[in-house]
Amino acid sequence: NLSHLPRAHRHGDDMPYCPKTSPLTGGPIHVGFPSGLSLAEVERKNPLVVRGGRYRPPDCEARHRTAIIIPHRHREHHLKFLLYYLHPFLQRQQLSYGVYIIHQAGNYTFNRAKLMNVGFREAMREEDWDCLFFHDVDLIPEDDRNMYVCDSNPKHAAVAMDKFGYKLPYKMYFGGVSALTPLHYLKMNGFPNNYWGWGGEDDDIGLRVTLAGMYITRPSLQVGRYKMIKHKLDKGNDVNPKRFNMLTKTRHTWKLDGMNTAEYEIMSRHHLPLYTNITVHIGTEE
Ligand code: BGN
Repeated sequence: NLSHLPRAHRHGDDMPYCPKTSPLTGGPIHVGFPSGLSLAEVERKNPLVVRGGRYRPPDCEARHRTAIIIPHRHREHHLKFLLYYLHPFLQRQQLSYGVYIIHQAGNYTFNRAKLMNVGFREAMREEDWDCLFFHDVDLIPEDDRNMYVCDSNPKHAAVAMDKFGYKLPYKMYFGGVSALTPLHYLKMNGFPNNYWGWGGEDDDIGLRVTLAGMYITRPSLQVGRYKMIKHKLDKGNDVNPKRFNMLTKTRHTWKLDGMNTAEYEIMSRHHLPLYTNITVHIGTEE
């Protein structure tokens, strides 16, 4: 019997579903980068976020359960700003959500797509999420109507980034932020494990969508706007010279390499106040 708890903590059968359209969302968001911001300040501003970076609306049952998967290494500065904007943004959308940071251990070349495979499996192990947002750490959504929920087909959300003049850079672009259900993800055998360094892995993922018999959906250019936090090319993420060649082979390789072959070793899993931090050894290129 939970009746001694305040209503907001119960989440029993008596909670009504949240409205189909949240009354809390607005339109465009002004994104700036306040100096002197600290994670403690972000925590203070998000009192309803609990251990592991989880949240559920206090007075209605969420209609959607979204996990945010963020591959990361040496970008603490970006992470802080992303969390500062993302937590209130997801709360205004009345989602039940969790934030996962997938941190690549060691200094070997970065592998964004393989870290996403890790994030998918480790997040689904914890909870039955119905949508996963695969999210770059340096992209901040600039419009409240960009709903972090899944579509009937894989969705590319980052369609209008400031660095591309708020336009899609090319028709098949699938980079930055994308949203898939667990079924979409498994149908395309997840993401490739063998793109080490910058570039091409997002194109491979986009190809997988089509090869698996699905198509890409997108929000409008007004809604799918993102601001990129400026940065230099990182150490340990050199441009991948093999990407052109690899992309010509995706239609032969996508079933052989992906979620079904992702091997890794979890070093640690911490349920921190604003996110779940998973540090993982993903090996090196053969
Ligand atoms: C493309 C990259 C993407 C990158 C976008 C935007 C390649 C493969 C060569 C055909 N693709 O050119 O990975 O996200 O630019 O920067 O390099």
